[in-house]
Amino acid sequence: MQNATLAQWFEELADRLEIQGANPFRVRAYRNAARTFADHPEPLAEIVSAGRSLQELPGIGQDLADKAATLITTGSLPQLEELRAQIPQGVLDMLRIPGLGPKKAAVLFHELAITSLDQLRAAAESGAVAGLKGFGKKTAQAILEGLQLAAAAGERVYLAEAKAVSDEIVAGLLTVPGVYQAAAAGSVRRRNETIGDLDVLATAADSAAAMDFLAAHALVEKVLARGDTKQRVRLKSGLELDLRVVADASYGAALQYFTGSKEHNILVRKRALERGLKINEYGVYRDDILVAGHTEDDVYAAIGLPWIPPELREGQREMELAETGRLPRLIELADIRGDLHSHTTATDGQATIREMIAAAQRRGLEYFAITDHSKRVTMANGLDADRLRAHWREIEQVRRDFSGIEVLRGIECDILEDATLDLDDEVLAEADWVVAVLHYGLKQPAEQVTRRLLSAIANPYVSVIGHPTARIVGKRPPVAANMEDVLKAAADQGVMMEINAHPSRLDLDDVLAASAKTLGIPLVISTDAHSVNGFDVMQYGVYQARRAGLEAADVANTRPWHEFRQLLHRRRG
Ligand code: DGT
Ligand code: CA
Ligand code: CA
Repeated sequence: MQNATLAQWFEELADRLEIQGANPFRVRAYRNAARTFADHPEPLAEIVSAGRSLQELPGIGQDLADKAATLITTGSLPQLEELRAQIPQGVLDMLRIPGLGPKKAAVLFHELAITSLDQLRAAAESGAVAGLKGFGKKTAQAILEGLQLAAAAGERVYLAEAKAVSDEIVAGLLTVPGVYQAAAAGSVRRRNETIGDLDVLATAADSAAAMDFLAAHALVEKVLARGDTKQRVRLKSGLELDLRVVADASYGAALQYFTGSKEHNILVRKRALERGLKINEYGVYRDDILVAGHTEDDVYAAIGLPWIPPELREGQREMELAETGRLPRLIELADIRGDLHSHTTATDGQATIREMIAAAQRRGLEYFAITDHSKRVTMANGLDADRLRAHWREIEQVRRDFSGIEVLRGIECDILEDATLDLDDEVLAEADWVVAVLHYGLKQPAEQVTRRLLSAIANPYVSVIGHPTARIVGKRPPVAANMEDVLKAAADQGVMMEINAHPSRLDLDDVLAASAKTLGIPLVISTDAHSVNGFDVMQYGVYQARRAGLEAADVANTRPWHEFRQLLHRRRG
């Protein structure tokens, strides 16, 4: 079991306890534990199997340690099962509605007996929600809007969560005697932002062994269907998974077929037909004779194409690029040399300057920027000019203790509602790196929010626009700005654009990142790390960049430090 899975279960415990009205301190303890587990660098399952106690983790007492160990070893916990029986899943689903926390969900459940999102919509429309104490018309309206957003996102989960589970199951399958190959297919392999269900493919001497293994897996709640070659299961998280077990000779054809997308497969099939070939999940056939299927390379070669990276298989321009030999050499995680957005305990980060530098160095970064919040973000204890200068002095002190890594004194500076910046030019001029961002006034009309981005871009001290559209995947729409104008201005002024790698942001998205590339704007992929483990999300930014067709040369933080440093300050004249 991965640490992230255990952390999710503790979050679920906390959510359910909070809905139940448990003591807030107790709820807090579960949430803190979830964070501690998620951030712990060593696999917790190994600590437990080595006979060590989880009490060695900070803030984990005997009770939490015992519960975590039970979950790790058995995949379940009586307390969790009990809570699951008491609180219907539909009540927990309400927590996905923006603005609806456990307290409000509890009131809706207890006062109006609402146990599904459909019932919630009906109650919000009928005025029953507005009539509840502490709710009112405004809240009811916000709930209706939130329901709409959640419906658009469906039951989909973030790639990060889905991929962790998929990787764990694939790794498990590979240990089953008689299983030869196993891999993720579907939208996980294409690295989509959100995932509807998991698709896993295997080849095996004995398909029953693979299916039995899955049926008994700690993450699996229930087998929904089982045939000779296909099994569908529901995981305890609610996510569903399709396992297909095929013959070795069909592995490539099946991997190609089940990786999709549907749109890409339609183009593949059409191309096969044009060449007198038939293609399906078992192979490529000419006059019913198998001509390819063992590997994906063979399958694409049979239709006269080079292998196409899964991230590009969306039925957009990939066939044309493949046909003309112009497929990009997509950027890889290993190309990344720097990280240019991170936080420390000076604002809302969880690790000190020293801990963050050490962690960045352990990950082999050549350079990284500490960019704590500016004062407008009071909730995060944002920095005013005086505190920022003191913070930078501290960074200067601490960085002397490290060699082989460049530490930039940065700032994540808010672009205020009136289009001015949260800190004066005089202060920004002292920074090594300025990330300008929108955090407030995100619902402003297009004209104003565009004006804000343009004026930040015009400021000579701004290095990059961070999470430029401020969207939250599946939860908050992008700002209404005219991004075409914004990107053109950035290209003119030499301001970079961020691909924020956090799985809930991925902002710029693939389409806008591709536009930025076309305009020649250097992109930076940054983690926005708030803890030492926050650096782990870099991969999701790289996946998004790959979906945008970016090569290493399109991304500024693939450059070695001596090249990257030349990009700093060149706008200041
Ligand atoms: P998801 O699960 O909504 O995130 O997206 P996918 O792409 O994983 O979709 P899914 O799980 O329904 O199917 C996995 C792949 O299997 C899909 O990408 C292509 C292939 N596939 C499934 N059904 C069909 C179909 O009816 N026609 C074709 N051509 N391919 C299909
Ligand atoms: Ca799928
Ligand atoms: Ca599926």
